[in-house]
Amino acid sequence: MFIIKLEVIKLIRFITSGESHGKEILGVIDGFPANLYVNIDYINNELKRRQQGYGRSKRMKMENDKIEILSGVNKNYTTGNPIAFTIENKGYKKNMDSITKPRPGHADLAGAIKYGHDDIRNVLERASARETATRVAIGGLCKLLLKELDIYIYSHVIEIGGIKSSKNIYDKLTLAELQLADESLLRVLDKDSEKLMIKKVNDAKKAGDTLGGIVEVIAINVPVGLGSYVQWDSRLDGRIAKSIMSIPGIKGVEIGKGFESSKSLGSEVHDEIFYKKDYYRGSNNAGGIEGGVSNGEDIIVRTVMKPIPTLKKPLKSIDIKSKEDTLAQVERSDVIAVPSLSIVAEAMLAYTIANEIVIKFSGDDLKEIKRNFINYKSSTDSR
Ligand code: EPS
Repeated sequence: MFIIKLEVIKLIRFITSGESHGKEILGVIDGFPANLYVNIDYINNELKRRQQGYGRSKRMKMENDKIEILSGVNKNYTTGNPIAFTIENKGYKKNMDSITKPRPGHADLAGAIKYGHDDIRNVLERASARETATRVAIGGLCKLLLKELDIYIYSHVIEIGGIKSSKNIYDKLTLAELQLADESLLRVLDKDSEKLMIKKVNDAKKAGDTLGGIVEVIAINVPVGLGSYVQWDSRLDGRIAKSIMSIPGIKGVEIGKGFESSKSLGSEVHDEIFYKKDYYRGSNNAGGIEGGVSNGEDIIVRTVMKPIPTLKKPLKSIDIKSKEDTLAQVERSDVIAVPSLSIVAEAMLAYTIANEIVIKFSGDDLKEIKRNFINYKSSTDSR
C-alpha cells in the first residue's frame, strides 16, 4: 500500500466578496509574506488606472475606488496575517428592481438556472466586472512584492473591434513606449489606430452596440525556474492561463506567439540559445515559458475580451417568469471595457507570479524571500 504524503505548500490565496451595487466589495489575501511596506497610494493609483479608459459607463465617473485595510497590516507593513480590505461602492443601491429578461452573453440565464433564482439581479450583481476592482487591489499588493525583486508588469491594448495597433511586443514596440500606455485614452500606443478605434467605439455607442478587443501583458525580469513540468497543475503557463481566463468577459489566452506560431515551421518559432556570461535567446516567441517553466525571458501574455453583453439595442431573449419571447434587459453599461481589462490582466499576472515567487523562494518574511532570491540568482546561470 502506498501512503501519499501531501506536502503543505506555501501559497498566496485570495477570495473576493461583494456585489456591484452592494455597500462595499471586499477581498481577503492569505499567505502573503510579512514585512512588505504597503504603499496605499500606489494601490489606490492602480485602482484609478482601472477606472480610466474611453467607452466606460458613467459609473466610472461616480466611483473613486480606494482601499481600506482591515487586517494583516501594522504600521504600514504586512504582518503575515491574512490581509482583509474593502472598497466602497458609491453606486450602492437599496432594493433594486427584479430582472427576468436574461442578456445573451452574460451569466444571467445559466446563473439563474444553476442557483434557482427567479430574480436575475442575484446573479448579475455578483457576475458584474465590479469585482475586478478587488483583484486590482490584490494585484497592486503583489506588484509591490515583485518590485522588491525588480520584477515589473506592463500592459497595453493591441486590438479593438477588429482594428489592430501596429505596435505590439513582436512589432516595433519598445519598453519605453510601453510605459506610456497610461497616457492614452484606450491604452493604445499607435496613435493612428487609436483614432480609428475611438471612432469605432463612438459608432458602436450610437448604434446601441458594444465592442471587445485584445490586450498584451508583459512581465520583465522574471527569473528562470518559476512553475514546473513535473506535474500538470504546476505548469506556469497553465496557471497564468487560468488566472487570466477567470477575468469576466475573457474568451482566450495566448502565451508568446500563441496561435500565430502554428503557421510557422519549428525552425522559425523556437528561440535559439546563446551564452555570454549568461544564457540568452535570439528571440522570445515562447513568451518566456518553456515546458511550463519560466526561462528568464520576458513573460508575454495576450488575452481576448468579448464585446460587453449588455446592449442598448437588446438581443432576443425569453422572460424567465412567463417563458414568453422578449428582448434582453437593458442596463446602464460600458460600450467597451478593454482598457480596464488591461489593468485587471496585469493584476492577475502579478498575483500568479508573486505566488510562484513565494513557492520557489519559500518565504514567510520578505527578507527571507530576498535572501533566497539573491542567492539563487548568484548561484545559477539565470537572469
Ligand atoms: C457593469 C455595468 C456598469 C459598469 C460595471 C460593470 O455598472 P453600472 O451597472 O452600475 O452602470 O460600470 O463596472 C464597474 C462598476 C466597475 O467597477 O468596473 C456590468 O454590468 O457588469
